[in-house]
Amino acid sequence: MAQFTPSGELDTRFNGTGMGTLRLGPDGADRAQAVTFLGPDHLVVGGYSGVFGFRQFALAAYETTPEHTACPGDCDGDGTVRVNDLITMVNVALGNAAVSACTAGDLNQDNMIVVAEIVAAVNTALNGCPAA
Ligand SMILES: [Ca+2]
Ligand SMILES: [Ca+2]
Repeated sequence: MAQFTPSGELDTRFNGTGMGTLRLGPDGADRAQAVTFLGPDHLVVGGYSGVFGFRQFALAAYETTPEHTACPGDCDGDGTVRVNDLITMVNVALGNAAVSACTAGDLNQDNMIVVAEIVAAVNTALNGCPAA
């Protein structure tokens, strides 16, 4: 499994390297057949695992690093908060844009951006993104 950034690079917020390999059973015949998110931070993989020649149901879960903790207010994901990010957040707060335009600014993930979250983004703009 791998997670990529919007620009197509491996996203190291996922499993530290951007990639993860599962090996569940002793036969080395694991197969993932379904993947889904359970909320923004948890990825679940379902499939089967070979155990002494028999297929056994298998589930595995990954905890991912949520985007909003990487850089609060970095709407466009370029690693810094600039005026364009803040304008996007204001537009979301005013109802002129969907929150999907800036998931990194919705710190409490309630699908709204409020003044406190904009203030947090201004602080990120002034002080820089937290170290990964
Ligand atoms: Ca940005
Ligand atoms: Ca919010």
